[in-house]
Amino acid sequence: MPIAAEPYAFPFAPETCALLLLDMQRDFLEPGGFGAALGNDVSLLRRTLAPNRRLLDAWRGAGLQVLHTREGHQPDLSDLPEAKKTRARSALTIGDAGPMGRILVRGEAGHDIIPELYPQFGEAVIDKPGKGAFYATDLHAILMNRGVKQLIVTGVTTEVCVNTTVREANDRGYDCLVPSDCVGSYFPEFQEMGLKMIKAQGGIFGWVSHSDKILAALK
Ligand code: C5J
Repeated sequence: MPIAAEPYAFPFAPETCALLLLDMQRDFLEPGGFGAALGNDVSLLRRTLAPNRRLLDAWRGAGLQVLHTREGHQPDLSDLPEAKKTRARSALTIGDAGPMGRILVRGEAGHDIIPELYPQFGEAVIDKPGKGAFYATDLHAILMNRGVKQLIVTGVTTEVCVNTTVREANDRGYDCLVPSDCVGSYFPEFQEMGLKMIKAQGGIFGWVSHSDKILAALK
């Protein structure tokens, strides 16, 4: 069941394909969250909500597998490398009190997934301390145990956690398809280049398509 994609059709096998939503967390997406507090325009990320919602509804309706991730750290920050804390420092940094609790700390309001895409019972939620969803998590084991070989990867942000995770997945043998309307960046140029990097050189890390094409295949 091929899905129209670039650089060529994605060989969709629904029974072994999972939808992986990356870091659709309140702190990245909500006005008044961490991202907004740093001066970012969250509308650039929020445009992914409606297409993700449509895709998630159709995916759940088809009875296919769904997984979610959340980027964040233990409250004592014991899993936060010094390099991650000291780099990417702005007015606020990881562990500081932010508009919706401590920034990127597990259990805080801003760390939670936005209500629009909230996980349902039975959908795995992977807490990840890094940008890639495979680093220091059970994701690979869960996917192998569930017989998953392909991933539809959505979420934020395109050039950071989406790109890192697609590259990690590719190295572990997963075929990844990224619907361009379901991933977002605070930086339009990174959105464009992040997608180009995935599909370049004959699909060096994966495929890029649009959620409409996946919805058509699900019908
Ligand atoms: C994600 C980030 N999720 N940009 N994190 O992309 O720091």
